[in-house]
Amino acid sequence: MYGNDFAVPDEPLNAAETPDYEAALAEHAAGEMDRSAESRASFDALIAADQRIEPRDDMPQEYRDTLIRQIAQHAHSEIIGMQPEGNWITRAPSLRRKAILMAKVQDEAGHGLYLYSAAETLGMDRSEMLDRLHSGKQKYSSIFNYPTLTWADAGAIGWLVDGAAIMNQVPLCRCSYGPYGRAMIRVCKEESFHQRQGFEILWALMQGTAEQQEMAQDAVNRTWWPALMMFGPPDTGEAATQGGHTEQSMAWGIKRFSNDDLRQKFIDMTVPQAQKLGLTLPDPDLRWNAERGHWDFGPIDWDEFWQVVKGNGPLNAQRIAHRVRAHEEGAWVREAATAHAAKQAATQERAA
Ligand code: BYC
Repeated sequence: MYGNDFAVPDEPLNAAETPDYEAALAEHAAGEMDRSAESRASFDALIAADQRIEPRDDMPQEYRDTLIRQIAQHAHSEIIGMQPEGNWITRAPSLRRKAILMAKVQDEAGHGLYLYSAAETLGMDRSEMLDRLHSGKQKYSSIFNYPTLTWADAGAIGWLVDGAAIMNQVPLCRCSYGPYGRAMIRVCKEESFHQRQGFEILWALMQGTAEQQEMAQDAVNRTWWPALMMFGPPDTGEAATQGGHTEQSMAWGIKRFSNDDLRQKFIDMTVPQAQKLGLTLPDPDLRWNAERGHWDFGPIDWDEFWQVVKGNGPLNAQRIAHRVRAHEEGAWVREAATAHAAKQAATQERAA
């Protein structure tokens, strides 16, 4: 049983099934991301022509720094993001659910690894990025600082958190920095499956007992607003960030849409899905605005967002402590892998 069994099959369930993603795939297939561009022109000309910047191209330090900041933050989000759902692997309600959830969490680890590799092409070592995560100098997404209290949270994360993540990541497939854009193509394919599995968990609960339906509704009530915050601070108004990165990142072709535009697209796509599931989104101001052709929605609590970003969310301290402990406990694996690589290299040298 998959999402298609209860959603209209030719209607996109997520952004990876929309023409935007198809366009990014076509762009890659047409070879517009190949390295031949690098010798052709300067950075500005490449950006103006919407070509890709590759690791050996000259690039302004600010462009490099912005990408390291964003890609490292993205990689850290994937790695820390394993914790909330990992919490449910041992308690998933059936063997099938357990196998699916394990595969999903493992996918997130893979995403983190591609992204660390993409960031390393910009000149920062993975161990340094991890040190910066552990010491709070680099961030990860606010969403992963909330607890997963019931099994329904696994559904709400897949449906809403992975759903928001794909909405943000499909345009990143067209990011001006080649290694990041290429990593995103595969990540989006996997996230698309993740979103469907979350939808399906909630669907199953909504066909169940009144208690199961309440559990699904409660998880959605708790996840909805933090999922909207994932897109980052608003573009305008009092809560807009002074000196936010959007304008510059859009000029460089790193971001293709503003935070508010992506948030609106996500809401527009998600409301009809909630209706199909029979779930209520916890926003009394949510209503269709025919004039705008979009769903209007209520105010987001940006104070809560900044508290979480600054480290004061419900689980920030626990998430980092758990990550640091896992890193320390994994030291012997890194040492063994390094010793094995040195041995292999010595053998190859002798053979040569
Ligand atoms: N949380 O000018 P802005 C996943 C910060 S994981 C924390 O808009 P930018 C998954 C921002 O860093 C996928 N901080 O910034 C895994 C900046 O502060 P700094 C996660 C946030 O970079 C497991 C300040 O606010 N996705 O899918 O232009 C299980 C001003 O913001 C957040 C990504 O990482 C936030 N939510 O735009 C399930 C996507 N939002 O750095 C699922 C890649 C903003 O100046 N990242 N800030 O101190 C991006 O697309 C962009 O970085 C953002 C922010 C849209 C998030």
